[in-house]
Amino acid sequence: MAANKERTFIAVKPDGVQRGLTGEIIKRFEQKGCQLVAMKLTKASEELLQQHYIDLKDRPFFSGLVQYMGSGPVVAMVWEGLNMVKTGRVMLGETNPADSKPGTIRGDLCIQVGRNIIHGSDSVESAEKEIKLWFKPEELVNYTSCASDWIYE
Ligand code: IDP
Ligand code: MG
Repeated sequence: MAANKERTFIAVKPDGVQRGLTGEIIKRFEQKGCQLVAMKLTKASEELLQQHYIDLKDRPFFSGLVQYMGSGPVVAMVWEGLNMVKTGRVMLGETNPADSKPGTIRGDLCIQVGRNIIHGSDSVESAEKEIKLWFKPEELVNYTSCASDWIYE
């Protein structure tokens, strides 16, 4: 895979969707120069969410987290670019919005850790797992962006 073709899974969580922040979040990824590969509005099943957050299953907030994530639609997306997983995490900010710097999505747009409006994969391996969990292969769209030659040297 070419270096600028790394993919990450990003989801606007139910609070982000209900608060009308989907457009603002998509705008930030578009303006950065990331390429949209897949996107859908979906209400996740409990089974999918338990799989998605399997690493956190023993944490005290796990059941509340699954309930929150299933409480409304989420906007699930795949974004592609150079070091896209790391870049996505930097754009999100810290898990707790209180620790997130201004300029980051969580730093600018939310207040509490349990309502932190957005998910982003934390490693290339998690991204691959999460993309498979949320999307069918045919939902991932391969195309060349006319802007890519102006984003990458
Ligand atoms: P991340 O979303 O920044 O990767 P994780 O540690 O993977 O953070 O936690 C997943 C999600 O679980 C967080 O985004 C947040 O929604 C929720 N969460 C994490 N820690 C807490 C907590 O202490 N209380 C309530 N919810 C939490
Ligand atoms: Mg995580």
